[in-house]
Amino acid sequence: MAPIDYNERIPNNVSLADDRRLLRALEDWQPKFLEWWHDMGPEGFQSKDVYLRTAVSVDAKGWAQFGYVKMPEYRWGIFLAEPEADRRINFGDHQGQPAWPDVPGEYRGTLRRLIVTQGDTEPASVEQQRHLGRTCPSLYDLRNLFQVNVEEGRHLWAMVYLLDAHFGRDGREESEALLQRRSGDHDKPRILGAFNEKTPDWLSFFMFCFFTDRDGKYQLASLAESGFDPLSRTCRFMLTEEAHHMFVGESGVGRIVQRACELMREHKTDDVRKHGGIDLPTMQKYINFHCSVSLDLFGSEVSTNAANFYTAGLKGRFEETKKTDDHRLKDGLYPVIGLDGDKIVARQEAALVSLNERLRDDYVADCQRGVNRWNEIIKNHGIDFTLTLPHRAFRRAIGAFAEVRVSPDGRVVGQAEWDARHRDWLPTEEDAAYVGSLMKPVTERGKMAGWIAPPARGVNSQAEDFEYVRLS
Ligand code: BYC
Repeated sequence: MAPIDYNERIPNNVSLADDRRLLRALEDWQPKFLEWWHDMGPEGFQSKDVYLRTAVSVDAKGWAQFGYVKMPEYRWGIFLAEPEADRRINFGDHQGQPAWPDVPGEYRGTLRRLIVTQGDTEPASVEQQRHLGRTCPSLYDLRNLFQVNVEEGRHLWAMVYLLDAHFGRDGREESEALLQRRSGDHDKPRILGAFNEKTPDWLSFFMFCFFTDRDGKYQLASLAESGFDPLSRTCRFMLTEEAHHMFVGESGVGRIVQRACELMREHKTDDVRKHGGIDLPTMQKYINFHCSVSLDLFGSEVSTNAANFYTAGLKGRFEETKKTDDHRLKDGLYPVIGLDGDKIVARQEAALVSLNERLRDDYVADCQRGVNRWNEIIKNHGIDFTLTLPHRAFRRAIGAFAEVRVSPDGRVVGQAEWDARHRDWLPTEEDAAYVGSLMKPVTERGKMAGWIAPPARGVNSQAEDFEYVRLS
């Protein structure tokens, strides 16, 4: 078990004190991070006490410590999972060689790019969510939002550590740039599409945590397989934090579904808007939007980038070591969907260039399991409605379907049908305005907004009326 040293100015389990150059670089970055947090972090709550968890060690039981913290005083730091003795590179051209403790010169540019892309998403999501505190449905949810936010901040620290420790001056410049880009900014946007979208309301937040954080799970799991050992170790610890974010998303959407069903039964109507709920067809539209945006995050179906990352041993597949093939994929094939005239067909492509699609397959299957659990809630209320994932070609901006109009059920449609139907498929301005109209803060202990059901249990088994955030 690796203890985390909280006596240091930058808590860490990487013996930072022994590396003066790195320590200086990170101590130089720390006030810039805090300035960014102050300007772009949760608006209006910086001086409040929030009931947050802090990691005390990096093993699975390391999340034992809960207590009140003001967010700017959260102990952001550098936590890597324990090293594995004699760890080997498990795939690609370097298969069987010892994992690299340092960056191999030939892969320096590629690795830096991967780490920067990962790192960029973390502050982006904090920026996207910074206004949500003002409209929280409960203190429980407010606290969960802030927990997610501080952990995304820590994920940024994780990537900055790698950049500063392993990429010299270039790395330090990238660390600065991570604090300078802004989500949605016209001139200096965040790198990936989904991280420039708005998260204007809590339904969008929960959807984001379900769909977009889940991309984080699959990308981090692939990077955790990396032959570059420090990246692997840091991603392994980040995955323990990511799990909570997906829980917030799945349970948040599930509670909204639950409330919609309760209102439908109580008032014997499908029109729960009249009663202050969010109706299931609107939920479906939000699923369509957030799922399609997140599917883009896997990149093109056929990608030489992905093939190169793999062959070089930098980014593996999800659960690489559990797979029983040759882990080189030079000869294999993999089914990938593409367009044939106006039909969507599966083709066999070389396995190596199909890795993005393969990861997307793992992701879609995982999303479907979550949607099934939401459908269970609906079924348990005896209601005949099924939420579905949109077809993966629907509303894509990246890859083979970027220029193609496809319906959520997977038909290639003409512009006329798209124009006539897209309001049935995606949230309209009216839908957004309705959801926005529900976003009134509820901050009394134990109280919950009318459009969402209470959680099944409190954080760290706290009572229903626990004061998760001290507002006075
Ligand atoms: N938006 O061969 P292609 C998370 C670019 S989320 C904009 O199609 P590739 C989190 C691509 O960069 C996880 N650009 O794809 C969640 C490339 O540009 P260049 C984030 C895009 O390279 C919630 C070009 O298109 N982590 O942690 O195989 C809250 C052609 O690339 C997009 C990672 O993504 C897009 N959606 O794969 C907080 C892991 N998609 O090089 C946090 C690191 C592609 O031609 N990143 N492009 O200029 C990667 O592994 C890869 O960069 C990608 C793309 C999977 C994103």
